[in-house]
Amino acid sequence: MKHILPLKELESLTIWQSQLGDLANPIHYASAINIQGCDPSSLIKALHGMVNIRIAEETIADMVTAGHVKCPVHLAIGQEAVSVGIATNLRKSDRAFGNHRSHGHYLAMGGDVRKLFAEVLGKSTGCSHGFGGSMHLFAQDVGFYGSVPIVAGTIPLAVGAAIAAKFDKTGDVAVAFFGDGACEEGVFHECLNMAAIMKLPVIFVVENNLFSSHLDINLRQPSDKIARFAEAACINHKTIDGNDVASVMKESGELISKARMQNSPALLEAITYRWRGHVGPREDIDVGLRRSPEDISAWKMRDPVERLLKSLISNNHYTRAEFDEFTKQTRAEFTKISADVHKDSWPAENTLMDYVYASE
Ligand SMILES: Cc1ncc(C[n+]2csc(CCOP(=O)(O)OP(=O)(O)O)c2C)c(N)n1
Ligand SMILES: [Mg+2]
Repeated sequence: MKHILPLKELESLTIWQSQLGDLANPIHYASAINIQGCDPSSLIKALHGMVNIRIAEETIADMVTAGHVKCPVHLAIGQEAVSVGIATNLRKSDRAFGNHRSHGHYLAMGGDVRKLFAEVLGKSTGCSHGFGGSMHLFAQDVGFYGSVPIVAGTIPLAVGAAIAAKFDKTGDVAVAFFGDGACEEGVFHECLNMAAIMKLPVIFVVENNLFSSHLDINLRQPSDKIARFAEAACINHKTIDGNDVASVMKESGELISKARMQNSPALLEAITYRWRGHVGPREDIDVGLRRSPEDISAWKMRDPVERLLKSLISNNHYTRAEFDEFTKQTRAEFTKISADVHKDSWPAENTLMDYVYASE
């Protein structure tokens, strides 16, 4: 059995009956994105947001390679447009939830990068006091109510937060970020049903990167399109190019404002791809097998950062030199923070039980 579909099979989609079609095929959607009608300053902010996430994750990857990190690390390099695009439409009183691959969600919402690095290293200054590691991030002050590695584990938490927002009549929304693999858990379907029947202000954001660890979606499901489950639950849904940040901003903006005004749940399926293996910093390996270099190179042509940058440059909103300068400064800043955070203390032994139970 083949675990990774080579490009030539991707080109003849009829072999595995892709419902996503071109969206799942990296030879398409590789050019500059359409930014007509978009506010240039919001787009530049989104570009910077994506670069921040990418460089933060590259810095974390270097920490792992250097042997400083003791927890598993799942990188979302290549998927930055989803978290950044959604976060532009959220406010601090909204409640967002992540999964095992949530550095990008946390940072896009406004989570502190130093606290992220400290958490990944297990330091007491981390966003979860060093008790959580890469997969348990938390930043309540910016509306990020936590990431959890139990696949699909946070989807019902988002539904609960949506019930609270509806009862409190705040106009806030809840957002659950999760992957295509999470849709294979029963609780996902229960949550869609409950959100529909109770009319809850919750947005289910599926980052469909076509893989659950090493397994291609076509070896796991009869269709590669996750939005079919929303159809079955009578929930409003959209399937979009998740590497086009302008599209994520626009489409999620419509769904989120409808959720705020009408308590209407929605599912946004964003098609994307991770550039690194399922866990760890390497590109060339996944869980127990080699990744196809051709697929990775092809998907890099659909780079969300480069595609937005090209559009901004061709519309005279930004220059390559400005981009290079921003990138250089961010890299220098994050390198300094990552060196500095090593000096922080480990959690004290007598604090071990401090965060197990909620206190008054
Ligand atoms: C309930 C549960 N089952 C299995 C796992 C092991 N596991 C961790 S991540 C993962 C893959 C999840 O794939 P997906 O939801 O598509 O997210 P992605 O890794 O692609 O971002 C699996 C199976 C787990 N953490 N929790
Ligand atoms: Mg996946």
